[in-house]
Amino acid sequence: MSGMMNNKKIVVMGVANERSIAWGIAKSLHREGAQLIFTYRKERSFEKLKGLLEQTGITPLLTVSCDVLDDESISAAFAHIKEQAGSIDGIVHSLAFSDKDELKGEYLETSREGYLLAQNSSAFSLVAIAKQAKGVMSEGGSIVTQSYIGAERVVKNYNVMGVAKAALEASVRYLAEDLGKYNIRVNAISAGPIKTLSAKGVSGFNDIMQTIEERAPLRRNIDQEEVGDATLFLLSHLSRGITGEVLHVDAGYHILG
Ligand code: NDP
Ligand code: KAL
Repeated sequence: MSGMMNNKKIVVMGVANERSIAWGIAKSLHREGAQLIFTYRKERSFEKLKGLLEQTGITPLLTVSCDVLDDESISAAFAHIKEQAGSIDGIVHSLAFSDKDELKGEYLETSREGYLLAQNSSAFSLVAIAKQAKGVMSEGGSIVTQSYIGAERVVKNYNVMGVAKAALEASVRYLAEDLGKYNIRVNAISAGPIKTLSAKGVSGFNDIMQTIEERAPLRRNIDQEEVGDATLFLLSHLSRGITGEVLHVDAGYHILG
């Protein structure tokens, strides 16, 4: 099979189930011939991932556990990847976490603990992963993370996660500068709302989806496949001149005043 990702090894972090953005990305990458390495945190995610791989007939190069809150877990995961796969060409960082209680009411009420957990899981994790990338992307590569417009504007209930995404997007720029000399690119996708496990149960999600459908230039929401294909682009040779960028895959919503 010929594809634009032939002979490329990509690490995909953040598949929790079939709705995960990371799974949409994995499908796009597989279609183009990439060899995939998956990381997961919870055993439940691992079980879901194994089921999805079986269903779709995708044979991963490797599956490895990695909790991004734990430095030892990160270094062990990447040591294992290096040992088993040799050098890799890309990393998909598609994970975030905040305590649910922080995702409602006023941002003013954010606790120190809640702030640190959101930043640690959702923003510092990219820095820690990028540091590992340097050692395992010997021929250059591409790192892509997932953000949301709540990084740029106040979105009701997004609160502490919006501030974490602002730090994530700023980190994309600083990391792009540091890693550029090794021919490693760092970019983000800013996706429109998609019904995933993370989005489940957080208040206001359905209203936001409805607003996008009514107001976005394309008058519709976007899906995992669209984010998958845009992420594929940022991982591929086609985007070789692009780094430090935040690409909106949001049916054009971000251009509105
Ligand atoms: P999912 O719930 O499918 O994925 C979230 C993932 O984060 C899970 O796989 C979870 O793994 C992982 N995760 C959380 N904490 C950790 C940790 N400490 N270590 C390792 N993995 C961790 O949701 P999405 O696909 O929606 O989210 C993916 C990314 O997309 C996130 O960055 C999110 O902010 C972003 N995004 C989502 C949008 C949406 O509308 N859904 C819109 C814009 C951006 P586990 O369960 O195993 O801990
Ligand atoms: C304005 C929007 C509405 C929702 C508000 C906040 C959403 C925050 C996202 C954040 C990642 C959600 C969580 O951390 C959920 C967590 O507390 C509970 N869920 C879990 O533990 C599940 C089982 C696991 C798999 O989830 C994680 N994350 O590990 C934002 C909407 C419109 C867009 C979204 C959902 C953006 C985004 O960043 O995800």
